[in-house]
Amino acid sequence: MLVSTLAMNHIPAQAASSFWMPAPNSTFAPEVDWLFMFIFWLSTFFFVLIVALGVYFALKYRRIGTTEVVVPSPSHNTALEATWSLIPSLLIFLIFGWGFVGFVDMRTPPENAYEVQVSAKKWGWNFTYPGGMQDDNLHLPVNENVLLTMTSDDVIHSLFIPAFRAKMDVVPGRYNKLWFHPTQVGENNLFCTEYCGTGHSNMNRKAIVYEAGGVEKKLEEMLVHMESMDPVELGKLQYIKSGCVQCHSVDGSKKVGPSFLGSFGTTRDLANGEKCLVDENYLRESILEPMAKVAAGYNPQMPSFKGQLREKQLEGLIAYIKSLKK
Ligand code: HEC
Ligand SMILES: [Cu+2]
Repeated sequence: MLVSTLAMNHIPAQAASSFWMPAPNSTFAPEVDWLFMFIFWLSTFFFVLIVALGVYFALKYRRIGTTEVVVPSPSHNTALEATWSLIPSLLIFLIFGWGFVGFVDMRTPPENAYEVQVSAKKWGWNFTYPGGMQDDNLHLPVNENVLLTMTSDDVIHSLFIPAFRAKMDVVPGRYNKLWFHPTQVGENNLFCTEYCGTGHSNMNRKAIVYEAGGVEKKLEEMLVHMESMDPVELGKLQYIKSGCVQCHSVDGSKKVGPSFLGSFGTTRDLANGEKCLVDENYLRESILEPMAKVAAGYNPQMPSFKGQLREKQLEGLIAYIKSLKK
């Protein structure tokens, strides 16, 4: 079980999702939903009106016999044409204005916000909180502005929290900002919504909103829990949370990278023709600087985990790999 899903059972129920929309759990939700519903019902109204008139006229003015004389119809009607041009134009300006106000609001982060650093990689999230604690789920305070500063280590990802109506690309080589204001305590789905490779669907996590002070308590709990864990257990957990599982098997099968099963203590052929003993030093270096020694027969695709793992987590991963004997 993941650390961050422990002790989450006492979270109160939140506003339900509707047939059309996920639960409205941020201040953006009412704005977005109103505009969506306005456009939806406006489109429905005109769809029904136009199709019904079309059918009605087709029946009413159909050719009944062969004796009818064709009368030329008027070539134009200024009042009618002005009406059908003006009303849609006004509606379009209304939709534009309404959408633009919302867009400017969403793209203008407020001054004082709870800031979380986001880094995405194939295939996982890493959220860094004030104070340095990190997790792969997003923990947030209720009724506060939240600002995410986001970047990617590899390809383009995109962070999407439907219940907040918040979505923004996460791009390598630049920082994108996304802000929102959660209004409900509870759990919300968080997705990567930019197809980023075979492990794309494994980037589903939770955005969990707490009462005031709850985030700090949760992060503290996670830290205490981590410190007290058996290194092998912690490593096993971290193997899943950090997404190593996407590229490394523990049953001997070859994935993107070599399997961890029985690798410790063996000799590894490197891409540069040298050989190297798989010991603690090699494991540590491989995790922090994957390019330093590349295993022969594999593409050097592994992202660096430098700065994203606590010493304790790194030791845990090494202990876990050591424990996987054939
Ligand atoms: C995107 C795929 C990918 C992810 C994610 C990934 N790795 Fe790797 N890893 C590789 C590849 C490919 C290699 C072999 C090439 C190289 O050495 O860089 C490798 C090599 C290694 C090696 C050297 C293994 C050996 O037997 O030579 C270790 C140790 C390692 N990875 C640990 C990890 C850990 C721990 C994680 C998670 C924190 C992780 N990797 C995440 C792709 C990945
Ligand atoms: Cu992604």
